[in-house]
Amino acid sequence: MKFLTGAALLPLAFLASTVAATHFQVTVGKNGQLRFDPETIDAKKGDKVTYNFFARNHSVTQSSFEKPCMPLDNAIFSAFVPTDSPDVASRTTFTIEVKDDKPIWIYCSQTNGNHCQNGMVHAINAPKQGNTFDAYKALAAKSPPPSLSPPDGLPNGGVRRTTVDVGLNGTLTYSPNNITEPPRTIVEFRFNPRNHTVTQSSFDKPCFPLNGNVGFSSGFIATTAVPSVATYELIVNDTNPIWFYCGQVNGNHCQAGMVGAINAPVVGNTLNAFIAKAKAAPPPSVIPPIAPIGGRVFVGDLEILKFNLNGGNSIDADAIFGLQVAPRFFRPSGTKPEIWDDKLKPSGWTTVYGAKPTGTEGGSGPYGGESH
Ligand SMILES: [Cu+2]
Repeated sequence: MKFLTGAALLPLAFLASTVAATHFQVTVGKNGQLRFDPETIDAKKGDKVTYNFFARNHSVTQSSFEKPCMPLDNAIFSAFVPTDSPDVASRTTFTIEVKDDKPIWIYCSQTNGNHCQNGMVHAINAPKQGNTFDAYKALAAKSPPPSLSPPDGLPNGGVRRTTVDVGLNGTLTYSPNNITEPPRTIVEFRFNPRNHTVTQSSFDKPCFPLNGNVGFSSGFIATTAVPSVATYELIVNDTNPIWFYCGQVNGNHCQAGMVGAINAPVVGNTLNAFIAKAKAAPPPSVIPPIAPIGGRVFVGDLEILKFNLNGGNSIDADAIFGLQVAPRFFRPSGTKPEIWDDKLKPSGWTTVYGAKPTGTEGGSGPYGGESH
């Protein structure tokens, strides 16, 4: 039986606006070069540009044409992305959406090596005459160092995102398990086969949810698919350490070391100290009774708003019937899954009821061709 494709649930207007857009990919510092590639892009309103970072420690920072190595007020800024490999991109990316056809001038604000002055600049919709990209690059070369970054040092004007593999190749791991990211970064957990969770604990009590279930929890997300299209997204809100674990009791994943941290201290309450506490924690682990909380679960193009009509904390990501779903990116930002009810449903918000729909043949969505 063919599964209903995710795309079939999207309103037509939504489809039309996404089909027309182009998504550009730009490398930042690949192969050790102080260079954005491509250096220039001609983009339309609604197009997206994703920056992929390579070794050393680069940034995407917006300037004016006249002052190439200085940030605009409220500049687009990726924040710095430290990474080791010259040819394998960091898991952390930065994506901006082009709002109009005006030029966007970009530089790398790394002062160690004066990247901007050494030609690490980039432009979207640079004029072909007058204030050209070459003229911008020439101004950058003459700019007095040091370059500056936006004063708060936080990502702005785009989406900074990093990824974590959950249970990769059947292992009881989060990889990486030691994430360092600034506030506003989206951390995307990608679920692999078995039935794992990403649940927040305190440092002192791994394998148990924060008191009052006030932390985040993905819930149990079972899948057999590789690669899985099931993800859980969190936003880093501050610089405090964030501790998390897998609450699967079958095999005691937490006690087996399936734990991780965002912004763990390097001394004192370190990730290694947390792992040692997890290994000593008394089974069974517990997770909050409702999911998702504190973050967002997606299965392909659908956001899973509730795990079933009455709540609950586990889903089979391969067979999402009975769940309340909406097209990805549909929900107004800032709203939380637990406050959603039927009165708040925008059009296009759907419950996939128990009877399995007989989908059409083929389908290009993430479920296309998959049988259940
Ligand atoms: Cu697990």
